[in-house]
Amino acid sequence: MAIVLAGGRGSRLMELTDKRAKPAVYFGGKTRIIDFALSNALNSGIPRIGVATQYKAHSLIRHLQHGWSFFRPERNESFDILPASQRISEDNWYMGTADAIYQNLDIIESYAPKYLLILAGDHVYKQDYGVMLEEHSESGASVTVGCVEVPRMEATAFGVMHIDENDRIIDFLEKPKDPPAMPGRPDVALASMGIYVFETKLLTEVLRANAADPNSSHDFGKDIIPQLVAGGNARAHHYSKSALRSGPEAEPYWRDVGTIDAYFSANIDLTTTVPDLDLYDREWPIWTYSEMTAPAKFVHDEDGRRGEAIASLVSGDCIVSGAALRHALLFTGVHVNSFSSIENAVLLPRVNIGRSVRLKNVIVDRGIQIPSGLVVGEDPVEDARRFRRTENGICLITEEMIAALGH
Ligand code: ADQ
Ligand code: ADP
Repeated sequence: MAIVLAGGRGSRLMELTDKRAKPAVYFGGKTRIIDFALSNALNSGIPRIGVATQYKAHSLIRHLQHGWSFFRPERNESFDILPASQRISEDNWYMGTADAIYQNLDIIESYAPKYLLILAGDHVYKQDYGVMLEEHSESGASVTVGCVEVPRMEATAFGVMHIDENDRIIDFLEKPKDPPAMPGRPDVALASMGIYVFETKLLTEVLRANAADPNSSHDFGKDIIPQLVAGGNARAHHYSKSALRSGPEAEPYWRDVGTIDAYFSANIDLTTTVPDLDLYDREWPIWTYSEMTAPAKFVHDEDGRRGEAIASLVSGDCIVSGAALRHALLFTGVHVNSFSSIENAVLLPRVNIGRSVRLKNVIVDRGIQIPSGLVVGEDPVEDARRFRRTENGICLITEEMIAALGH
């Protein structure tokens, strides 16, 4: 059984997570971030999946109910949405990630799975969990932690580990200020992906003991994993062994799209000719809820100006009329009108762009009407005054910001 932890806010995504949890944030033209972990679990053949939700779960739960409802109890499959519902104590939401599992132990035990795979709902990657599960069952480790090599300076956001030559974890530091490097590789650190395999019986015992400890923060990264590492039998699984690559030469792809800049570039990367993340692989599809849509359409305007897109991803129900797109990623139902030019842009579902608009280096939130004549990406001071502009010059545009323009 796999449980996806999907309760986190993801506050570094700023206004993108004002209304929705990070796992519910749209990614890649048709999907939401959580679809990657769920699809990996489904494609890996894991029959039982649970999703623990907490922060702003409405749109996430709606997505899961619409899109992830094809599990069949008669085939021993199940899909459970597990909101923080104060099932154990009256006044507690999930305190930490370990508590989110603890509070659902009765549901988990009712299925009696031998192994439990704990997943984070907020990363973009393609992984065969079967390889990691097999390693775990063969090694007899107390826990197997998925790990990935990241630039050392980025590792401050992760759990960082030291391993021995047999992949035993000898040290684990949660979010270190000065992350230790891998031996002989000063610029690289070995980071926890926040995914874990346990034998259910052992995890149950550990979580029950942890729940009784008033000084614990009831978190996997802060409490449970360091405790098991101290016990001497925790192992690391290298993502490179189970990653699905876009080609024989390709790097394994894993992203924590936790900031506006990281989110923007991971989406825009998909507009390159051969991205490291392959969304077109029929052997490992990313499942999602998808609306019925008409085909995307490109038309001339009345003056014969072409509607065209190059190096762009365009979803169903989109209409591009007499406008030019370059390195743009259009989710379902985006309309772009005449005399507009769009470059390096992530346009979430149902965005409507008026006439003579110029947008560059932007993310536009769902359902927004961009008024005719708006120009973004040419005047940094103006942009920062009106929108959420990052240090790298990416602007996030939300409904409230457009309303404040007073059009
Ligand atoms: P973080 O990502 O900072 O570090 P956290 O904020 O706990 O850890 O989020 C982990 C996952 O759990 C996310 O998918 C989040 O949505 C979810 N979540 C958070 N709080 C929750 C709650 N109360 N109920 C349900 N779900 C919740 C962790 C590890 C690090 C590791 C990184 C990898 O602690 O060691 O390196 O993940 O990103
Ligand atoms: P997301 O963009 O993440 O799907 P939405 O824009 O759909 O989020 O929803 C934003 C807010 O609007 C949510 O809090 C949700 O409650 C509300 N909302 C949008 N569409 C619907 C709907 N069809 N039914 C109920 N509430 C909705």
